[in-house]
Amino acid sequence: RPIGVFDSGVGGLTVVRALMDRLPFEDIIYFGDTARVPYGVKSVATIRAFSRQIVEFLLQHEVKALVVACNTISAVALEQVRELAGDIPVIGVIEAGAQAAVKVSKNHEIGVIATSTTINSNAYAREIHRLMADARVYSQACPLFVPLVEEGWVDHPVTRLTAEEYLKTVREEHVDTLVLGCTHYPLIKPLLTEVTGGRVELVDSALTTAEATAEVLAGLNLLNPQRGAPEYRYYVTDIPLKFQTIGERFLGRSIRDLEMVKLG
Ligand code: DGN
Repeated sequence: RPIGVFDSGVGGLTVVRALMDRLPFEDIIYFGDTARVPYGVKSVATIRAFSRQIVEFLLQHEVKALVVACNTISAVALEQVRELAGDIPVIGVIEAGAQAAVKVSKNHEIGVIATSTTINSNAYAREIHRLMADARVYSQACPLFVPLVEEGWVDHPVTRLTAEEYLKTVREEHVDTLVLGCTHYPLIKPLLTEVTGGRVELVDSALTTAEATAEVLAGLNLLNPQRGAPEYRYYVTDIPLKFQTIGERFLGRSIRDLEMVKLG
């Protein structure tokens, strides 16, 4: 059975990429709600309603685990996803990212950057504090990064200036760990390292989620015993302009077996 991964749009393909590297023998079904992206600015009620439809779709495809690649969905709908999933394990990017951050941070000063909805939900700060009571968390919404990354401006003066502005506090405080709390941010890791002067450890939530998924599947004996070529399928609710280009940049390989579906 495949692993189901979902996101509000193309961004979750960074998580799929990390999963393909970490678990190269697993089949994966990806769902991206490209017709309704971005979720990062929508209300909690709307995000929950959309997430329910996606989860129901993936459950019909008999997935053995659900990976919530979207930070925004993880922030506001994770419990609901777990309820719908029943016995099927659910791995959320926020739990995985927070766990990695508390492991990495030495001085317990942790920065979190994400979309506005994720930051407003306080989900990262809550999870980090649950794991590390004395942590100081500096949260910063960086809504402009999503369109900049989708534009392909991953190494561009405008993105650098934007990052300098957003990361002012992170640079002024003694933050030693920065959580990239959005699917799009792994693509600007080199730029973020540069802007933070290389003094801050970046936690890539795509990588940490792939690691968490591997642990959960191994723990439940759900890893694919076969070592053949895996099957990858991609479902989206729209195929917008430049989807292929942007998607393949996120995924780091070509996208085949792409199908458009209507939800609801
Ligand atoms: N996938 C979203 C996230 O990780 O928060 C970013 C895209 C969006 O919905 N704005």
